[in-house]
Amino acid sequence: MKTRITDLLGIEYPVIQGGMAWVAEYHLAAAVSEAGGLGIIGAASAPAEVVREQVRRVKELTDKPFGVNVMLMNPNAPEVAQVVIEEKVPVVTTGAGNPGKFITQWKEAGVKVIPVVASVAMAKMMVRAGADAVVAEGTESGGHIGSATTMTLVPQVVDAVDVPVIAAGGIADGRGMAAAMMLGAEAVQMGTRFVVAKESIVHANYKERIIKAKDIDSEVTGRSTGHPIRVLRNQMAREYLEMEKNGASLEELEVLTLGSLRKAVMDGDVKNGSLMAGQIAGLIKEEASCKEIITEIVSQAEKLLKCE
Ligand code: TUI
Repeated sequence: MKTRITDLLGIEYPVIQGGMAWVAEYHLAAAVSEAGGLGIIGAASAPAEVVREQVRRVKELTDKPFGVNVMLMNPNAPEVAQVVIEEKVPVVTTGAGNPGKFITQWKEAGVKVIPVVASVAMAKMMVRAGADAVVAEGTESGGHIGSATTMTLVPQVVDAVDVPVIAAGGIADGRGMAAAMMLGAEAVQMGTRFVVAKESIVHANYKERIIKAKDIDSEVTGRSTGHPIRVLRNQMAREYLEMEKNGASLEELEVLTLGSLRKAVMDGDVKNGSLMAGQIAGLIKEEASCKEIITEIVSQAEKLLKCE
């Protein structure tokens, strides 16, 4: 399946792995790239030197293209942006903000720039600033989200910009991928599906919560603070929503979220940890290797799109 995205990035399949905080580290990124997709290291709130080390590890494991996701709410984002250039990272995706001030320096260094957007206005702004493609991410996604659904956002972004669009949010199998391509997307980005990859270092307890999740098991915290985050329901989510109702400050709430994501990913604390996951968690029934995930989704989507 060749599209402008496979050409732009030099990858075999139009499948990109989300740059998930704590989850998207070098083992996962290298496995996705080796399997023919685009693996991504999620810089999240890591110091720039930790990101540099992660990049070097990926390069040891694969010669194929990979990317780094720069989370723009991270105060270290300018240093991470510089590491991307110094380490000659081929592709950068961005999340949770406007990467405008970094785009020129990345482009001059030959880095392909793909901002994640949650609205048509942001997509147009990013393309004017020089983006090579955009990820249109619907509210079905896990983690930090916008409000438009993938079904409504993707075709509107496709109509509004000339660059290729990657669909994200609610996609975990070939049916979702085929649907996204029918909406005009030229690749898909998946997060939750790759949390449950064999190569993902996420604690077994967290993976099990995703595998056991039902369709309506996620909840959105932080709507009142303007930083909505989709997580699977647990004690932590209930406490957060309670604190939010009682008017806790944005800082208090954000410390709670990021610290507790680490607890879930590394310690397997599924009670007090933040279990970021998308609404498609209910569809994911088993762990599989990145290669199995990618080849299966692409072959299923190809069959459906041929409409024989
Ligand atoms: O970035 C994400 N998803 C994330 S980041 C993350 S780490 C985190 N943890 C706690 C608090 C905050 C972040 C977990 N999940 N997805 C990409 C994405 N970007 N979704 C929505 C947006 C977005 C939102 C607003 C992009 C641009 C934007 O623009 C606002 C502005 O600055 O104008």
